Formats: sequence, structure tokens, C-alpha cells
Amino acid sequence: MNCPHTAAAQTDPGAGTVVIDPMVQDLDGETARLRDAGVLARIDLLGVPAWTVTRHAEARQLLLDQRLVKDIDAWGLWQSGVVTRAWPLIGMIDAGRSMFTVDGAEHRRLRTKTSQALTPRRLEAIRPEIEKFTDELLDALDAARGEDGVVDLKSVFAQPLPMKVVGMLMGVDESQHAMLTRQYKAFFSMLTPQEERLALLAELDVFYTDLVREKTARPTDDLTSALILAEEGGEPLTEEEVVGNLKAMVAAGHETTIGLVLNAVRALLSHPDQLRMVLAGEAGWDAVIEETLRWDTPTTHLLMRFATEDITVGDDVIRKGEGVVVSYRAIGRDVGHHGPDADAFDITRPTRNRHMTFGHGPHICPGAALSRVEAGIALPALFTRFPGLRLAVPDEEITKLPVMTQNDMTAFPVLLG
Ligand code: STR
Repeated sequence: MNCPHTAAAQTDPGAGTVVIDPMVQDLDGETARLRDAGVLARIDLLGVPAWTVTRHAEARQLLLDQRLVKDIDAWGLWQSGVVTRAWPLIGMIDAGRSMFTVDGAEHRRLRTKTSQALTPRRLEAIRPEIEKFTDELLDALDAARGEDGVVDLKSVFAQPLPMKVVGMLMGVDESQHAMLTRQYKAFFSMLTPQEERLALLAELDVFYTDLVREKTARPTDDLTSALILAEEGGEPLTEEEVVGNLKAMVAAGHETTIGLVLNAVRALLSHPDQLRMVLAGEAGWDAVIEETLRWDTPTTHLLMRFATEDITVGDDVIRKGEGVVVSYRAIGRDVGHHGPDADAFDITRPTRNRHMTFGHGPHICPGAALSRVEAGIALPALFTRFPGLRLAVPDEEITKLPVMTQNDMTAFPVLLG
């Protein structure tokens, strides 16, 4: 395979290697191939080899294994210069010092305030604001209907809502939301040339650094200001660490919740009897949210962790220095964990709450409760306001964005009824 992305030429991916498609042409097919490739599978990410774990139990075990770390300097292919900043996925790993890239005691130090700010109890305080954003965006949806009645539920509703919420939490002014949406879209898309991606990441670093300096000078009641202030008796985070946490929060809070809301709407519209059950009160919205999280995970693959020692998993050995991806979408479809019908969307499934889509262990998603609150407000509000909501095109015509790690669609054209 001709690989322009790495410094050294890569050999053909070996037999049994699943080549991850940057264009995401057939996500269900690829998810099934990964599952069939074994508990641990070899994958090819744009010419770069890695392991991926495709089963619930083994992923859980690996996510607790301290021999796997997030520090990119533990990666053999990085140390040897085979992988460089020219590789399009590098921004998913080499993202600056933050709770996303550090382990152990330092990780706890970086993450404590964020997780404390996002507990279900603390989130109750911002529920009214999320409801207000939702109502405003539902009005916008109504107003954005074209002559033919069609409106894009993604760009008008599912995308701005999480941006408004994470923007409010972190203290990012509304006037910057469109810029951030545009930049993250380009960051995640495999169609963006790498020089452009590196340039936009540098621009974002300047933007976030300015924001952190502004909040240092004039603290407000947002989480960015809280991150700047030292813990009682503790070491304050450095500017770089606050910036790292801020950008991780905005990127994660924005991108993943779009997927959750849209994937839930899509699942319900293509399973009308289950939608009827929910609307009749025979099943809860929480069941819809959990089953969507399991069945159509917003994060397809989580990059990456590195082995600091050889790690044996079944018949395979992850060698010291090798990279490990967690393929959450395959894990949600684990028949050993969810039963032989794991590929079916079923909100009454007994295991629907036993997914691991937010991860496990020390790095478990600190925004999990927030995303549940957002989706738990957005979904019922949408279907209450527009009970006749339906897709404006056949479901097969909905296309995925060319994004390798996130499960997101190009657009979601609907008729509001
Ligand atoms: C995007 C680029 C950046 O500036 C910072 C981060 C750190 C957090 C990452 C984010 C990334 C990409 C999407 C992630 C998020 C954490 C959760 C989210 C991986 C690399 C998920 O998809 C689970």
C-alpha cells in the first residue's frame, strides 16, 4: 500500500489485518469484520498498524491495565520516527498535556475538578439552561424549513445544542461557536489535508490559550475559571494543562453528543414500533439513550494506548511499544455480552445499560452524565414538538462523514410533519 502519511514506507497490511476505511463507506460491515477478526484484531490506520480490542470483557480488563498508557512517547512507531505529525490521525493522540493524555496520580490531579463539576447533582443546576437552548433550537428548526419542508436536523439542532452547552460550561462566547464547529469538522474529516489540520490545531491552541489568559485575569463562574484556581492545598494546573483540558472538553463535549442525539433519532425512525412504545410511555427515553449508546456508539474507535510491557490477551501478545485502540462500536455488538441478537436495536433489551460506551477505569468519560442529560432533554422535546417527524430521504441515503474515529453523519434531512 502506498502510504504518504508516514516517514517510512509501510509494508502491506498482513493477512487478517482489518484496514479501517477512512471514507466510512460501510460501518456496519467493518464493525462485523472487526468482531469476526477476534478478541484482539490487527488493524491498519492509514498505513499505521495497531491492535484493537473488540470484546467487552477483554476491553474492560485492558482499560484497567496500568501497563497500557496514553503517553505517546511510549509508542515504538513514534520513538522510531515511523509515525510523525504528518499522519492524519496524530491529532487524536498527540493532543497536548491534559486529562486525556496522562495517567496515574498526575491524571487524577488533572481530572478531579472536571469530574466534580459534571456529577448528576451538579448538572441539575444547568438543566433549565439546556431546556432553554433546546426550545430555542426547536424554534430555529421550525423556521429553517425549506419550501419543500425539509430541514437538516444535524446542522440546525443536533450540532448547535452540545456546542451551546459545553460553551456555557467552559465559558466560550457564543460568537465563537460557529468557528469552533467549522474547525472541528475540518479536524475530524479525513478529506482535510494534513497541513491544514496542523494549522487549524495551532490556531485553536492560540484561541484556547487566549481564553485561559482572559479567565486568569477575570475569573467567572465557569469551569475554565475553576480549573485555573488551585485546589485547597494543592498545586494549581499549569496554563498548558488548563488549555489541554479545555480543548479536550470542547472537542469531546461537542462531537460525541451530536452522534448520540442523531443516532437515537435515526434508530427510532427506522424502528417505528419502538418509537410508538416510547411515545406511549411504555418505555423510557433513558432506554432509548442507553440502547443507542450500545448499538450505534458515537465513538467508533478510541485512539490510543501503548504497552509499556508485553501484555498477553488470550493467544495474542501485545508487545511493549505497540499501540492499542478500543473499538467501542464492535464492543457494543459483542454477542458474548449482549446475546446473539446484539446487532438488533431493541430498547427492551435486558443488557441495554451494560454497555461500555463511555469507557471504563480511570479515563471513563467525565461527561457521561452531561451527555445523558442533554439527550434526555433533546429527544423528548423534539418528538413532543414534532410528533410527525420523519426522514426526508430513505435511510440508506444517509451518509457517514469521512471520519475514522467518530460515528457522525454528513447531514440528517427530516420533514417535521
Ligand atoms: C480532539 C483534538 C483535541 O484538541 C483534543 C482532544 C482530546 C479529547 C478527545 C478529542 C481530541 C477527540 C474526541 C475524543 C476526545 C475525548 C473523548 C472523545 C476522543 C483528541 C471521544 O470520541 C470519546
